Amino acid sequence: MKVDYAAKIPNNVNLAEDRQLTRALESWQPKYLAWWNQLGPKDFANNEVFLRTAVDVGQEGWANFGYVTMPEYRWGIFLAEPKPDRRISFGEHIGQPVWNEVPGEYRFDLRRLIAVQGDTEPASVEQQRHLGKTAPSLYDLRNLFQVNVEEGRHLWAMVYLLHRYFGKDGREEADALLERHSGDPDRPRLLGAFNEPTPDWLSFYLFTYFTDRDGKFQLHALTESAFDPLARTTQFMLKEEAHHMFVGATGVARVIQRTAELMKEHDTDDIRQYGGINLSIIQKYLNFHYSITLDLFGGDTSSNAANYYASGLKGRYHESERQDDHRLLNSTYKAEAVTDGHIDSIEVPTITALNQILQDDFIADCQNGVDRWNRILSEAGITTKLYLPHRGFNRQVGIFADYHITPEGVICSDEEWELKKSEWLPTPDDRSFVASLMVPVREPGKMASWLAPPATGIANKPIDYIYVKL
Ligand code: BYC
Ligand code: FE
Ligand code: FE
Repeated sequence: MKVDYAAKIPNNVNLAEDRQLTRALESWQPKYLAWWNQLGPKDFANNEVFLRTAVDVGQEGWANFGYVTMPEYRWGIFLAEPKPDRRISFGEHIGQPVWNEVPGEYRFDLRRLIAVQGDTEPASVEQQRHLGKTAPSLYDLRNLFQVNVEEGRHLWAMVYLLHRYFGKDGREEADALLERHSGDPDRPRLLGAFNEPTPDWLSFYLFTYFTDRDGKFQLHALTESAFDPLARTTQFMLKEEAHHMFVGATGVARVIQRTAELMKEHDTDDIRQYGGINLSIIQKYLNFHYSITLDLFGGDTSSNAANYYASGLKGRYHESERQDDHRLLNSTYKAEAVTDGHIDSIEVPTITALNQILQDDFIADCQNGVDRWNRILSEAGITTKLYLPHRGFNRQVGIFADYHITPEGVICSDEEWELKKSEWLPTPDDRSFVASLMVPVREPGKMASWLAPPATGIANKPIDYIYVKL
């Protein structure tokens, strides 16, 4: 599993031994770079950024830090080490050896799962491409670019699987990943949340907190896959993913910290005139990003999800640690449902409720961060609390999509929704106020008015390190 770092495409999959695959990937590479130059981070192509680059897959020391311009980033193909004698841990093939090739009967479904995963990665880069212009500090500018290059690498991870295991179909699918674009009316990205703009940094932090966290849970479910190359590639992706969620969790925390300081200093909830973001606006942004991210889990009951599970393609979060039969043929689950105009629960076969079950795990994980944010508020003596709205709030996908549901979880009429939605979701005024705060700060160590500094710098560097050479 040694990493060939001298190759045109760094990799630990012995690419050099497969001439045909190498040629195919080397002919995709310029298309990727053209896409990056056209739809990746706007400007900054010639600036050196203090980035980490994956160079190994081991427990320790898998990344190097150093200055590099983004187009020169070494995007590579890295799979976690294979586990000797790994066995399928769920579904109808439980106990059998994992697959190193794609079984014919699962070719379509696997390609689809990989294409959906792959589609989100460049989508997020496209969504974030204008943020460099308004970065609130050099530290944040660097973190944005770190997230962007790693999402680019995640695209490479999926493209490798498509090229290596799916022949001509896979190569076409890989090309299509560069042809659909976020928000494109003709060829949009596959999933809803990836067609929404990420216009400002508050949105960026909430996106990386919530939407990258969907990535965490989906990737975890894929690390359980019987298709071992998918399991191994997603395992390695999760190492990078942790930083993206860190950027979100600490980014939101720093906004809240600054808001709390300004509220104290001026003894008011409305701190807009002092260059801060009101808690009520933060809550509305949170409601928006959380609800559109919940849509990414798909239908609450889904025969697709049941098939993926039965076939061994996609497991549950921490599948192997769960204490049950890992087949779920005789098990039921109390799923949320809407009956007679109110929210209730009904018993459904567990295997059909796997999207909702993954979502349950996601929600619990989200709550941890909200609790930490609330501690910042209570330590500052502020009694207002942030909260996750009800899972049915503002949904476009799943059982709640046909209803208007308040953040408290009450079904409401169209009239009430229209009347109240400006209290629950960002209004054009909220968005333009937040946009008005987005002035770039480029002096090392300095932060925008609405944001507290981070607790520490990156890779033991000070906060005022020159993270991007402008
Ligand atoms: N928007 O059976 P259903 C990340 C479609 S994020 C539009 O209910 P299923 C990242 C669905 O495709 C992680 N369409 O759902 C984060 C299906 O269409 P077909 C991304 C949607 O299939 C930040 C139909 O509705 N990875 O990595 O069980 C930055 C019925 O679907 C949506 C994955 O998602 C939607 N929201 O579940 C960068 C993992 N939802 O087939 C990166 C791979 C559903 O009837 N994907 N539809 O034409 C999957 O596991 C599944 O495809 C989904 C959907 C969980 C997304
Ligand atoms: Fe990713
Ligand atoms: Fe990510």
